Amino acid sequence: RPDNREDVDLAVKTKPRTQRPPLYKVLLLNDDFTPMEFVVHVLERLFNMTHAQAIEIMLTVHRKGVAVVGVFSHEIAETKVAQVMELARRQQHPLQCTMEKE
Ligand code: TYC
Repeated sequence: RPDNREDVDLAVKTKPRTQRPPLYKVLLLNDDFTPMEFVVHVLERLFNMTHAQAIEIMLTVHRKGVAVVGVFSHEIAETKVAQVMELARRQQHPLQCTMEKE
């Protein structure tokens, strides 16, 4: 258009959006063999939960099969998953931990 109305429309309607980094849920999976106390220990140690919170989340995983244990940036989530898997491996427990984009 001769008066550049389209540019005006765009300038008015385009609101600046804040860039937020994508977040990742860290998931703990149930299995039949990992001792409950070990899972509670992992949750206290790596996810800064109180003993009561750790028991609650462990029981949720035990009953429902899976639970979110934290939400982090990609790098922190990867580190948490690796730390859980390493603790489990060292004790020869089959505990599984994964991450997924929120
Ligand atoms: N199901 C396990 C048991 O009965 C306990 C358990 C809880 C294992 C949570 C893994 O992520 C888990 N000993």
